[in-house]
Amino acid sequence: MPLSVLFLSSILLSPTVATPLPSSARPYTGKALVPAYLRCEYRVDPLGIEETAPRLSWIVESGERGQRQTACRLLVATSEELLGKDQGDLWDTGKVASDETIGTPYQGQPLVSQQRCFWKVKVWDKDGRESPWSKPALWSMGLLQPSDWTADWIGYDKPHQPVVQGAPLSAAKWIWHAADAPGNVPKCRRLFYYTFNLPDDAKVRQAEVCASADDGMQFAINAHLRLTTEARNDSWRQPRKAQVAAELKPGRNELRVVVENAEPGYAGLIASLAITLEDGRIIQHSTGDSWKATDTIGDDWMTRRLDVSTWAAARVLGDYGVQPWGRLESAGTFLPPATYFRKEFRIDKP
Ligand SMILES: [Ca+2]
Repeated sequence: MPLSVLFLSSILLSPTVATPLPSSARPYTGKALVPAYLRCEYRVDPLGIEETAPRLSWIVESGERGQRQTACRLLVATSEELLGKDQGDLWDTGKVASDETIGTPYQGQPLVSQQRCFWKVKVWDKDGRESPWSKPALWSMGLLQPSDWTADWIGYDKPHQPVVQGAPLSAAKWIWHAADAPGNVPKCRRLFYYTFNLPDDAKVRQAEVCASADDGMQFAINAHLRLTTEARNDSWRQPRKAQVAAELKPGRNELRVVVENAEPGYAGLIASLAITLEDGRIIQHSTGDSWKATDTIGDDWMTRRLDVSTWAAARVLGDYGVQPWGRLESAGTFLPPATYFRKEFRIDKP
């Protein structure tokens, strides 16, 4: 009989063949019926099955016209060895009268996450002749419960909690434009000014500015805008910090800050600049009565030449910690350096 006819007869015996036969599946040329092409959830040897009653399928092959399966027996074992000894410690159906070859649901021992299941099947033909066992097949279970996922996200592994620390503002004072009534400041913008000298031989190793404003600010150092907060309620609760060593220079330096009060009520500015020189000297400048303020901001407030001789000194509203602002917490987002993801492992078996 030509091979093509044999092949057709085996197809007809299976109710559905949705998946094409693999090239290794050769039509059987003997007389009796034999099972082949074992599939779990319609795939060959699948891994990571999440269905707790996965469906098992096979085809039957025969060299005889009109052959059909009348019974079958499924074995499912936890190891290849047990399956080789015909011991289905997970499931042994025994001989079951059935012509079904597609989608028999697993009904053996409950399956657990990552379990490996080895299985095979034998069938009986229309004349009650028993086939040999099929070649063994396998499937593995996936992670069935959310709690089985024990991996942690990597790449942002420290710290899990945001770093919360007191803001370095203890030497600073809250200040505001002297002409405004404290606690009853209109919705407005004010410009603050401060100048200081660094030694001519100063080499700045590190400099950090920390500032907060009620309600929003634009903080410039030597005409470089280094801090910005939105003018909205409570934005002062979290002081902002910036590294500003590159903006400083020997000799005269200027700080200019525009603060916007978003609603009538309290308004204020508090800031501190800590400078560490290469020779170890530490220089600190903070908001206080040596700052000046104006209600006439004008154009180019960051860069234009200012004549501050007529400006009034800023009003000191209180030390850091005074109400209504109290103590502030600086919750910085710490981004560790980019990590090279790498993990070595050995595979002991092929
Ligand atoms: Ca305010």
